[in-house]
Amino acid sequence: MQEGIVIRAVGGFYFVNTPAGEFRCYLRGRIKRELALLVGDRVMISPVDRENAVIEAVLPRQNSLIRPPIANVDQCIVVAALANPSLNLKLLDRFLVLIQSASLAAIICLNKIDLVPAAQVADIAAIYRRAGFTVVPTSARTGTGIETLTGLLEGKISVVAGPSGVGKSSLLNQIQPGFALQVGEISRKLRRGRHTTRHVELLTLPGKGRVADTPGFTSLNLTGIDRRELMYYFPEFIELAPECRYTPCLHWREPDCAVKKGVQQGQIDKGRYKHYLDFLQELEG
Ligand SMILES: Nc1nc2c(ncn2[C@@H]2O[C@H](COP(=O)(O)OP(=O)(O)OP(=O)(O)O)[C@@H](O)[C@H]2O)c(=O)[nH]1
Ligand SMILES: [Mg+2]
Ligand SMILES: [Zn+2]
Repeated sequence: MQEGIVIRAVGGFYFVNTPAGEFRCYLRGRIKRELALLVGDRVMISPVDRENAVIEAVLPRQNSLIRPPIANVDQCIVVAALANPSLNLKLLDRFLVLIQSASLAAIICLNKIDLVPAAQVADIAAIYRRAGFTVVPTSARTGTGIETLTGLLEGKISVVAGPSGVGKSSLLNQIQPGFALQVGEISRKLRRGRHTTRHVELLTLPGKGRVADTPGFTSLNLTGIDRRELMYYFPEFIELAPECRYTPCLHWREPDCAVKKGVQQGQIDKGRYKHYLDFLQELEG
């Protein structure tokens, strides 16, 4: 038996990368019943010939995401476009909550900076840097920021996620032209309501590391998150929370709340706080 990693799943087959090369695999029936295999899963396979193999066992997962479906990643690069499609900060904040609740590190990539004034890029970047995130402004068109992004991927297993059309595949093609990922025309795509990237695929980076391109999402559900744990996914709240009068404090209706004071005094972004309240309400209903 050999150990490998599932790099893509297509048509009932799992393609597994091993030191001895890539194998097209199917699952032993027993495993099929136990769990849905994800890209990123580490598996034990027994080769049938030089191209085909059977997956005999799945090794324990470190973590997994449902949207996009992937396992065992170190970090998630969340891509948001500054324009075309227009910036949706609530969707970004929602996704940041989900990533952190799955115990993944989040890096924010603000793409298409060539389409908006530099001051606008700086404003958005500042909000998220102040909140504690690493932010990389990029343009897949001009190449700005690609080197920084490449550096952040080195030696890690990363997943690139974000709404459709923000430039996820374009960015990866800039990092490694050999990936030759299909890139979409946004107008045509939106009319048809479909995504250019159809499958999650784990790609091998030229240096050390792997990165997964994923299809875009349009909406995300926060189901499964406890409303009392939501505040921990807003890193900028954590510092101030010990000053709240009540413990625990939901930073909502409680008097003498340091987080609410932080919003009034400008330490915490109003938009981020509003999204926190929106999500809190969503998790109640
Ligand atoms: N102006 C500009 N256009 C970009 C940039 N990055 C990507 N695009 C364009 O945006 C469109 C969508 O790019 P994709 O790379 O297919 O986007 P995606 O996020 O992979 O989309 P899905 O696969 O549908 O999820 C294409 O027309 C790209 O040429 C950028 O930095 N600036
Ligand atoms: Mg794509
Ligand atoms: Zn509070």
